[in-house]
Amino acid sequence: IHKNERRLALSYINVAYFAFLIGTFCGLMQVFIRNNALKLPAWLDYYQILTVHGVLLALIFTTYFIFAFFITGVSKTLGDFGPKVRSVSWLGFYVMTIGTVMATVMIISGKASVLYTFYAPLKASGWYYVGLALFIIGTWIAGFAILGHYASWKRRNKGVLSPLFAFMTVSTIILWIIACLGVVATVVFQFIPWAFGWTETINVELSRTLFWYFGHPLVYFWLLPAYMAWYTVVPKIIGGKVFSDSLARLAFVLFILFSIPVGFHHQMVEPGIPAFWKFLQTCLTFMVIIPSLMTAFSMFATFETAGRQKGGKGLFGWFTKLPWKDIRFTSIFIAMVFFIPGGAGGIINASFQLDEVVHNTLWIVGHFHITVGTPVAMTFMGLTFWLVPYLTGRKFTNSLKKLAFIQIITWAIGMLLMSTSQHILGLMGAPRRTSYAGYNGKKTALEWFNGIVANHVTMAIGGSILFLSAMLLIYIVAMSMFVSPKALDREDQVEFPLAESDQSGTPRFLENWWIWIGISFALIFVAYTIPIMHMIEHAPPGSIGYKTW
Ligand code: HAS
Repeated sequence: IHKNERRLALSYINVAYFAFLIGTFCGLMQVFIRNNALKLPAWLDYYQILTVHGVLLALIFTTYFIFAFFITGVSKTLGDFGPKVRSVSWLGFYVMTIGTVMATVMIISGKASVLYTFYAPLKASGWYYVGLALFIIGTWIAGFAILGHYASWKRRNKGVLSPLFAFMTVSTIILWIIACLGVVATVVFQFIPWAFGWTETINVELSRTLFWYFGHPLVYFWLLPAYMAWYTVVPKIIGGKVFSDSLARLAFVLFILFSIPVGFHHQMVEPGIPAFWKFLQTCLTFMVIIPSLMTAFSMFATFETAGRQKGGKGLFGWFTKLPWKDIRFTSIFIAMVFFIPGGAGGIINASFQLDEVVHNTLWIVGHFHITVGTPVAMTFMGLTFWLVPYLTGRKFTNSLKKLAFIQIITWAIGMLLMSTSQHILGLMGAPRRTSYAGYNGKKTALEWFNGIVANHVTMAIGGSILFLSAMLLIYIVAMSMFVSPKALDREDQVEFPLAESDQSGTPRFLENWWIWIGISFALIFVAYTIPIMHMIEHAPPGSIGYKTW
C-alpha cells in the first residue's frame, strides 16, 4: 500500500499501544486494590485509575487499532487513497487525538473520575466531555474519509460488489455513525451544558438511555473488526477460502439492523423504563445473537474444509491439520474459544430476569474481559504480529515469533484465572465498580470469597500474569515497529493475508445500504420513541426538556 497510508496506519497503532501501556498498568493496580494489598496515596483515587483503565483500553486502544486495520485493508483492497481522502483521514486522526489527550489529561488530573460509562449524576469537568465529543467527531471524519473512498470506487466499478473486506469496513462504519448519534446527543445537549453550569441539573434516565443506545453497538464496533479478521484473514492463513461470501455479508448486515435497538438490556433494573419496552429490547437482543451463531458455524466450516483439503481424515482428523505453529492463527483460535463462554455469558445477561442476579456484580466485569478483553483483544494481537511488520517493512524474526507464543499463552492463562474468579465472585454477590474489598469484616462474606477460584487473590494473580503479558506485547510491538532488521529479501517480507471470497452467488441487494439503514432506523424508532418521550415528559426541573411539553 502507499507509504502515506502506511504512515497513517502506523500513527494509529502507536497511539493504540501507548494507551494499552498506560491502561494495562492501571488494571494491575486495580486487582491489588480490590485484594486489599495496595493502598493508594491521598492524591490518587481508585475511580481515577478505573476510569483511565476503561477509557484507554476499551475506547482508545480499540478504536485506534480498528482504524489502523481499516485503513490498511481498505487501501489494499480498493487502492490508494488519493490526496483528498488522505488529508481528510489525517484531519480525523488529529481531531481524535486532540480529544483523547484532553479527556486523558482531565482523568489523570482527577477531574473526571466518572468511569467509561460516565453515568450522571457523576459529574466531570466540562472539558472532559468536550474531549469525548472531539474524539467522536474525529472518528466520524476518519470514517467518512473511508466511506468517500469506497463511494468513488463504487462509481468507477458500477454494478460490481465491493471486496468483502471493504464491505465489512463500510458496514462497521455505518453501525458506528448511527450508534454515535446517541452519545453525541447526550454529551452535547445534556452533559456539556450541565457540567459548565448552563443548566441546573440533568435528566439522568434520559442520559443513561442515550448512552446505552450507543454503548451496546459500541461492543459490536469492537467485535466486528475481529470478525473481519476471522472471515477474511484466518481462511488465508489456514490455506482455505471464505466459506460463504453471502453468509459473511448477511451477518454484517444483521449487525447493522439489530445492534442498536437493544440498549435497555443494560438498564433492566432501572425503574424509569416500563417492563414492556425492556422485554421488547430483550427480544431484539436475541436477534443480535444470530449473526454471531452464523459466524461460529462459518468458522467451523472453514476449519473443516481447509483441514480436509490438507488430508485430515475421519470425524476430527481435519482439526490436527490446522497450522497450530503459526502464531497468527493460534492467537485468533484461542480468541474464538474464549468467545464461546463469553457469548454464553452475554445470553445469560440478556435473559431479562437472570440479569437481576448478575447486574452490577463482578460477573459483568468477568463477562467483558472474555468478550472485549480476550476474543477482541487477542484477535487484535494476532493481527499486530503481521500488521506492524507489514506496515514498517521489517522482519518478524523467529525470536519475536517465540515471544509472541509466550505472550498469547500468558494472556490466555491470566484471563482464564481472572475472569473465572470474577464470574464466580459476581455470582456470590461481589459488587463491581467499587474498591471495597473488606466486606466490613463480615465472616460469612469473607468465607464465601475464600474459595480457590472465587477469591480476590486468584483475580490478582491472573491480573499480574496479564500485565506481564501486556509488557511482552509492548516489547514485540516496539521491536517490529523500530528495531527489527528491514526485510530486504522477498521471503522475509510479511504479507497481508487476505482470503479469496467467491462472490458469484452473492445477491447484489446485500450492498444496497439504504435498505439496511432504513430498516435500522425503523427498528430504533419502534424500540425507543415512546420510552424516550416518556423520559422527556418527566424531565426533572432545571434540566433540558423540563416543561417544554
Ligand atoms: Fe455483553 C454487558 C449481553 C456480547 C461487552 N457486555 C457488557 C459490558 C461490556 C460488554 C463491556 O444483556 C459491560 C458494560 C458496562 O460497563 O456496564 N453481550 C451480551 C450479548 C452478547 C454480548 C447477548 N458483550 C458482547 C461482546 C462484547 C461485550 C461481543 C465486547 C466485544 N452484555 C450483555 C448484557 C449486558 C452486557 C445484557 C449488561 C449486563 C448488566 O446487567 O449490566 C452477544 O452478542 C453474544 C453472542 C455471542 C455468541 C458466541 C458465538 C461464538 C463464536 C465463537 C466460535 C468459536 C470457534 C472456535 C469457531 C453466541 C462466534 C471453536 C473451537 C473449539 C475448540 C470448540
